[in-house]
Amino acid sequence: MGPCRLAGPPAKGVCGASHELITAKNLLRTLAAGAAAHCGQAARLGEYLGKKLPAAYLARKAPAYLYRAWRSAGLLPAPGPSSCFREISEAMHASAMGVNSDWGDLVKWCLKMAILDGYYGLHAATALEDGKFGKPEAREGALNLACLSARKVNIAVHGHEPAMVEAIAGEARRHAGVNLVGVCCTGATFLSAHGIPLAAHFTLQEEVIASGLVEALVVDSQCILPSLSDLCECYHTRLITTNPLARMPGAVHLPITDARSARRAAKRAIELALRNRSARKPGYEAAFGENRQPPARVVIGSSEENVDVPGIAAKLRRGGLKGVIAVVGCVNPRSEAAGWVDAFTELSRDYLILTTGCMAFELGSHGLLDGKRALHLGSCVNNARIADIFGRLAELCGRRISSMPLLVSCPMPITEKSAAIGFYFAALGCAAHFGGPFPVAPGTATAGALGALLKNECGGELLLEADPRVFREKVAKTLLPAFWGRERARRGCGRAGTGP
Ligand code: XCC
Repeated sequence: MGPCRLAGPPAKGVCGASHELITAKNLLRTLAAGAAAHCGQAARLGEYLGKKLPAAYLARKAPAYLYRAWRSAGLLPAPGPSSCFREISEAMHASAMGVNSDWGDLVKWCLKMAILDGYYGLHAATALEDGKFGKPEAREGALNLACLSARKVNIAVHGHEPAMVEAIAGEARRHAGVNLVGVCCTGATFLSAHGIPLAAHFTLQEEVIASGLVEALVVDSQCILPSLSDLCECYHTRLITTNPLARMPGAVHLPITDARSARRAAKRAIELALRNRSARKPGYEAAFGENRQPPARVVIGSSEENVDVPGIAAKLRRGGLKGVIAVVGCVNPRSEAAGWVDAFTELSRDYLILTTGCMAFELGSHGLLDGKRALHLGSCVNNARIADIFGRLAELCGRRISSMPLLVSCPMPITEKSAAIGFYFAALGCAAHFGGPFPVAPGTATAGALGALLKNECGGELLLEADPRVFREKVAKTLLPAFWGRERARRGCGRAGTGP
């Protein structure tokens, strides 16, 4: 028996599990993994800083009407950030073979994981990060592989954890010959906090090494391709791991657990890179010079504090802006990015775009991050900033989030984390879009039950659409105008505000 697969009829597996049960279990496991990554990131940062968030964190942070709606629908996780790991473990247990076979109940668990991800993952990590390192400031920056330097010692830092970012950014200032660049979400943090260029997103990470110019690649956790170990063998790049959970074959391991070990790791990484400069093979500098395109210039560092939220609310009310679209999550080599970039470029004429993660890089590479049409809000945990902006916009318009033209789009998801982010926004009452590969197949009973639960209890909506042109038309013609037109009063939802 097993593993559970959906291979058409018969409608049930030999154990008696229906298609609905298998899809609900798989989705729950996906969301639990996404929540574990974000909550783990927040918990590690909390340990690193010696800080704890209050037990009533979710209750204080969530809009009051939603908190009540989630509570009465049985979607609320147990209180207190430290309870999240118990909840994630329970979700894994419930979805293990032969435990919970009521797929309707498992669908509720899915939303519980998404809500938990939002508060004990995204918001918690962002609050801790801001508390220690401060809010980002809007500034100009550069991105793409052209940010590497043929003249200097290149160190690329890849992953998600701000501890390494801060330590190595501080240490690198003492070495004029070092060129520091970021990759993926670490790159987004580097860029918004320090103006350090962002060399690559997820699908370009191998090319950073294949440039032949990178003396050291320092990684922490999440979205780090296992192939980097092999690739570093083929080039002169020293691979350095820093998260005790995320070791890689052939890497120098410099675990970071506190500020002291972070400083030590940063110093050692720079030392290793400087020593490795002589191993750079001839020819790569010349090839780089010949093929180099100028870096894309971008505006980054937007936050819930420096974005003109009252101005956006006023434009929405007057009709000068048709809505706000958050473009989040991964870029997927199995999807064609150009169609999505075209769709968002087109939509940016009438809608403001807020963006994070690898999609922000993609939009920036195509000139959209000009500080007007699209605003860069940071890394994936910084989607909490977008959630705050959405909540504030709703308050200023005297509406619920579910009556606002607010959409979150994750057009090319790869990781479990992007699924958790999308469903968190759907639980807030937004329209949430996923492109392919979908976290749950459209047209299935499970997708229908999730959609109904979101609509009835949270006011949210799920849009599963892999074609960028169809997506653009649906959004512009029906989806967002319908949200704007919704009535204020809705079952389970009262007036906007914070606190239970
Ligand atoms: Fe990873 Fe955060 Fe996805 Fe990019 S967007 S592939 S999750 S780096 Ni976060």
